[in-house]
Parts: sequence; C-alpha cells; structure tokens
Amino acid sequence: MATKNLSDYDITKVPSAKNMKFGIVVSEWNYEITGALAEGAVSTLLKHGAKEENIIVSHVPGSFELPLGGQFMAEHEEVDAIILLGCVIQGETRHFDFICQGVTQATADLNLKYNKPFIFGVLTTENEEQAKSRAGGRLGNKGDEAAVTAIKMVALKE
Ligand code: DLZ
Repeated sequence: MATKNLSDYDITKVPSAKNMKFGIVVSEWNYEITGALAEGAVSTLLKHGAKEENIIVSHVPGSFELPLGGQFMAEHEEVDAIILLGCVIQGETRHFDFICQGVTQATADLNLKYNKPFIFGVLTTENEEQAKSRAGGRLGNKGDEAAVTAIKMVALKE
C-alpha cells in the first residue's frame, strides 16, 4: 500500500482558524526532525488564518515529556487545541516501545480529561531516513497534518 503524503489534504474542508488559539509543544530529542515538524505546523496554521500571536510554542526534553508539557500549556494558557510534536526512532532496546506506549496513552487521556483536542504529532519510525521523509521530505510533513487536524477538531467542538 502506498504511504499517504502527510501534506496532501482537501483545502476546501479546512475551516478558518482566524479566531482560534493554539499551543504547540515540541520535543527537543531529534530536533532536526521535530523543528521541521514545528515549522510545518506553524506555517499551516498561519495559512488557514491563525494569527501569529495566537500560536504559543514551548519545548520539552523528549517525547515522553510531551503529555505533561501539553498539560502545563492547558493549565496556563487559554488555548483551543494543543499540538504535540515529537520523533521517536527505534533503537536496539525496548526503550522505543515504552516511550511510544507512554506518550500515546497519555495523549489520549489528555483529550478526554480536558475535553480539548491534544493532537498526536509524533513520528514513530524505524530509522532517521523514514523520519526525514515525513518531516518535510518525500512524504510531506506530519506537522502540517497535525495542524489541519487541530483546526478541524476545534471547529467540530464549536
Ligand atoms: C531516552 C530517549 C531515547 C532513547 N530515544 C528517544 C527518541 O527517539 N525520541 C524522543 O523523543 N525521546 C527519546 N528519548 C528521551 C525520552 O523521551 C525522555 O525524554 C527520557 O526518557 C527522560 O524521561
């Protein structure tokens, strides 16, 4: 099965983000990748009408800390949605599995706890090449996809 290009979407189905406020939490681990995800997310939010002052970006050390970073953001800022951006690359040990499992479940829990979209923008790949392909490379940018999802979920709630 061909892998979807993460930056391909139907622009006519994306509501205006003009009156929305977003938080973005970015993991510093694999920053070459996650920085590119953040650039994609910010530019997609701006493209759909979000105001620069309504996009708040903060950083956490690694993907495992993304849910708590998102929770801090939800507690301190009046944001409509929070996008969590990270990149976990498979290593030789089972660390990958534990981080992925932890961040996935905790993110799902945050959505329900705050009744607010916490968007899972975490790449989980076998190697760096796969990650680069999805961070502005051949397969688009997961940050774009996360931003579009955030806008759609805020509009759905409204
Ligand atoms: C420790 C670790 C490892 C081995 N790999 C990654 C990774 O590929 N991507 C990522 O975002 N973070 C990684 N980390 C760091 C953990 O997410 C976390 O920051 C530390 O285990 C401290 O809690």
